[in-house]
Amino acid sequence: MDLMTDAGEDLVDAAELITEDELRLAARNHGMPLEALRYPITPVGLHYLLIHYDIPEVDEASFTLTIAGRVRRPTTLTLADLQTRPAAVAAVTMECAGNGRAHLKPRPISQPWLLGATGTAEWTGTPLRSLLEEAGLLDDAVEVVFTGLDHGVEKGVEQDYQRGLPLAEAMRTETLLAYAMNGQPLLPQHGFPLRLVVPGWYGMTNVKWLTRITVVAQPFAGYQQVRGYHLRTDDDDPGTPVTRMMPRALMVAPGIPDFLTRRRFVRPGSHRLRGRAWSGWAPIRAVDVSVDGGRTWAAGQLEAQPSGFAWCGWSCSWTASPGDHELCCRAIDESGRQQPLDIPWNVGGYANNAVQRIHVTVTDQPGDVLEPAV
Ligand SMILES: Nc1nc2c(c(=O)[nH]1)N[C@H]1C(S)=C(S)[C@@H](COP(=O)(O)O)O[C@H]1N2
Ligand SMILES: [Mo]
Repeated sequence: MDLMTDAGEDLVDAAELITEDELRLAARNHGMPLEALRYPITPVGLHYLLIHYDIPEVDEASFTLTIAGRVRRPTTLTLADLQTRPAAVAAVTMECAGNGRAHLKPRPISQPWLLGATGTAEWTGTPLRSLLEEAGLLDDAVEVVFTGLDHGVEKGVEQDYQRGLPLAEAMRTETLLAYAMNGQPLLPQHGFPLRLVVPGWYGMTNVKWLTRITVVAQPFAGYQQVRGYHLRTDDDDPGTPVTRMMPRALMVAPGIPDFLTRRRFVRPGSHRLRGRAWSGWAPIRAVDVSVDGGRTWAAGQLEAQPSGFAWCGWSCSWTASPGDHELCCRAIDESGRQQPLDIPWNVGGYANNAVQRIHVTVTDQPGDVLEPAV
């Protein structure tokens, strides 16, 4: 294939062009390369990353977490205080609510995720519940607001990164204040020294660089709560809040990629298609696989799900015949939620869990073979 022709063809449809703003965000916030779906626990450096503003400067020695608001005994804890409390370890799959955004047409301008905004880590931390119980919730408490040390401006609103969580979610036994990821202290980009982990919810809930927990008597009305993270049909639509992760199955693309286009070449014969699937609503019930662009489906084989909130491995055999094929996979969870082939567009480009489509060319001869000069 000819590079000039490719670039020229891309230029024809100007609506497809990525903007410099999007490129800047994409270069800061990387996705997980999908071949890393091979690991049940994503190596830290391959886990996706999403940082709204800058990674804040944190002084470990003077870092504190304050618990205040509608509690009887407001408290301030050091990292050592938190680390000497009972610890819990949990494998949790996380996904950015914007995963799949760049596949929407027209493309909402924001972090231009394809499908890599996901990863599974083994988080170590202390359960939030017992801290809130010790602080003593007052009767009028309805939500808990989590504040990070990072600060920036979004659509003209200067803010700390903050999210609220209904009290019942904050009190779930699985909700953790995590200080380690895959057994090592959090890296700066993943929220060092402390972050919230709320299994099942989309990424934005898991506040990094967590320094303040405020129990409130009114629903939180901060930017990330009421303006960001809503499914809206247009700018005037109040929309519905984005909460838990919708079901999604992803596949490791088989064969070998072309460098520039990443189109896949697969040798004819028997293959085992593999991937992982998750949902924030319920365990995965089934993963269906299609090798004809979604016209017909076969049931994939599920591996045991390692924990209630971590993705589940799946595989399916495929006898590849020469020619072009479109491979798809689709997850269904125990709540009956199933991935759609197409999804209604929304302004923010959130929760696009339409099925993944991988175009492959099955051939014995993906290209010319260059022999090294002797
Ligand atoms: N303080 C703070 N917390 C944050 C964010 C942020 O920008 N600041 N980004 C959120 C979003 S949108 C996502 S998807 C996850 C990403 O977590 P990761 O970078 O560790 O994968 O963190 C969330 N927590
Ligand atoms: Mo996100």
